[in-house]
Amino acid sequence: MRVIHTIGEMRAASRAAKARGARLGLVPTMGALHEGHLSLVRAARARSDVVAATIFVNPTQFGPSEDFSKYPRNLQNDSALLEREGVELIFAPAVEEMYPAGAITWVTVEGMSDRLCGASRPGHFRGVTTVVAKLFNIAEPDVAFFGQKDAAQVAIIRRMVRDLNMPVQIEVCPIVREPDGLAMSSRNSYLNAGERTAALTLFRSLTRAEELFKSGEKDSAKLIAVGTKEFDSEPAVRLDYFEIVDPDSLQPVLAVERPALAAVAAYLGKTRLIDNILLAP
Ligand code: PAJ
Repeated sequence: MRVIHTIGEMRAASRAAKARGARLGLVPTMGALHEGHLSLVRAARARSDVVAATIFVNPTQFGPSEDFSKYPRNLQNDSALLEREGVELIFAPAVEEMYPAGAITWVTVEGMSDRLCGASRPGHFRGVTTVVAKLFNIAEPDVAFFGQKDAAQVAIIRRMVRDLNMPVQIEVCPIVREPDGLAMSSRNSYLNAGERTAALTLFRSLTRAEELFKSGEKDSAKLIAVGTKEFDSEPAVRLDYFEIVDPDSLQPVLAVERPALAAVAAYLGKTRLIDNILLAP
């Protein structure tokens, strides 16, 4: 396994792999790896010949008062985990390598980047699409792996790839959860014991909406009401949004006649967590 810090070396390594006829799979991450990330690596391992993982805490997707500076960073531990999973290449550039002074070009998926998390995190998805486009240009993967945990991110990246004719296949892997249902996230490490217990409200709210949906209710307003109600009894959790949207366009749906995404975001203290579930008729 090689840990690479420069764009030139990363491009050379991935081109060398592809010149040997290997199918290159890319797993973009911000590090602080957990089983959710590793599930993407395993999928990549199964569906490509050479796996490259990127570890880059991308400053442009964090707002000015968000957790960029305190985001957990542990390259040594992450590298060990990735080596155990059979990853060949790790790309871990410095911020100055990815964003040389004077960079003024952005990739924005208009009309989607302000939906769901994009509404409360202005500029977030622009940062995500810009860095993912750069990673695709640098590594030139045949296939890239993303988690359903960030469902809006998946929809927006798919749309970017389609609209900009990027020659990469996007694969999406299911949400990996803790035994009690909490979606795994690098940000779960911020939670104290009380917040950790209260964090289950997100998954519980989705489960309640899903139960009502499975009992035959299709009206989004009623599904949202039952999901939102879970937060009333949890003063430690501040709901950001609970929405039911089309999984591709991220536009709200009035009734779940086709598969729809129930998506939730909430704050526990300063920690912002997200989760979602697919409601499929
Ligand atoms: P990060 O939060 O590190 O997540 C990297 C990838 O792991 C994403 O595709 C995310 O959806 C997936 N992932 C995280 N938790 C998961 C879980 N519990 N189950 C399944 N998959 C999970 O998402 C980002 O980084 C960044 O926005 C990035 C795409 C790297 C661009 O900077």
